[in-house]
Amino acid sequence: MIAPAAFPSFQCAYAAVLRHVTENYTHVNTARGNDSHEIIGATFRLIDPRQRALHLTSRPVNPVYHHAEALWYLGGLRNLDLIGHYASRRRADSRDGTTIEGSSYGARIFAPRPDGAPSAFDRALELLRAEKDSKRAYLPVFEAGDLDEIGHPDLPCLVGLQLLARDGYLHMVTYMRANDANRGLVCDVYSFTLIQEFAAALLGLRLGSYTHHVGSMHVGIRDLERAGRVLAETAAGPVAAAPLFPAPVMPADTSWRHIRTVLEHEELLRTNQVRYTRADVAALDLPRYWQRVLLLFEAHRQLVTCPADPVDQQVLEALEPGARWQFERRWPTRVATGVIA
Ligand code: 5HM
Repeated sequence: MIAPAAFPSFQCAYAAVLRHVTENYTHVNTARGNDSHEIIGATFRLIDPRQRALHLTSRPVNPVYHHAEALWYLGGLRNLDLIGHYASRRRADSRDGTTIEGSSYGARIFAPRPDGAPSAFDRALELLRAEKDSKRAYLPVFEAGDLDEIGHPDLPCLVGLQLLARDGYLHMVTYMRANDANRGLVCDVYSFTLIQEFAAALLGLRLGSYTHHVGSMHVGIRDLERAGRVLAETAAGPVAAAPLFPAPVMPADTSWRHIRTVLEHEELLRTNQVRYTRADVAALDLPRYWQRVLLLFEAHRQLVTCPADPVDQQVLEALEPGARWQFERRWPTRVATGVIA
């Protein structure tokens, strides 16, 4: 029995997974036309799951989408309105153009069950409050019925999440049937560790480790060149080891009220019913951490509604510094000239 490789940040784990799969793949997989290099069975551990963000010039990520996806899950949502707005590619996962059936993990974890019983998440937290050492706080996602239709356009890749409270810390273990190391993995780890941090806040526990187990870990052949650029950047120096920015800490008193408030304002911004300045957001009854998340949605609103203009510099300056770095690299042409540090 070997303990999983542990990493100080997701950036380090990501580079190690990409290197492992691209150098040591054992299969060339062609399922559903997605040709990939594949490893069967992959596991890693993050010692500090708050270090969830990538800051790589070779792999610009979308910090707005990261938060949109996590909030879409927390909202227990199945419909495309929110998630499809921030990533139109998600519309391809939908059969009816309105809902996402399989990868709407939040609907399976956070929404009340069809018979009106509390959500799996609420039940798991109840269990951990009653018996903190429990090994039963498992949040199932993949169901037997998911296999009923061969060729289903969207089966969950997430099998389930497990919460383990030990010695005052909340640990999480993720089980996935499949993970695209250069695509899905980046968003999945971001969302799942954010959910872990939220669960720790609700339980009054400190944030423990995050362990990620995957059945099929693969890199698409079309992505090998991009993966190579990431490997070149992370091999070059301390960028893979030392985070460029301190990870923001979710306030320990974060509650469902905060999540609901953020979701309400996100919808107002997404539907362009409001336009927020930095001062407007500062006046909202939300901790700074969540105000900064809302400012990302305001910045995105400006991207969509004023496509010819740079995003308001005051809004950019008020973003969480790591998210600002990502935003400016993702949309360099929408930042006032010469501003990118
Ligand atoms: O044919 P299959 O359903 O396995 O294809 C789904 C692809 O999306 C796989 O490459 C899987 O690894 C990736 N994926 C991911 O990495 C998909 C989802 C959505 O469920 C995800 N992570 N969260």
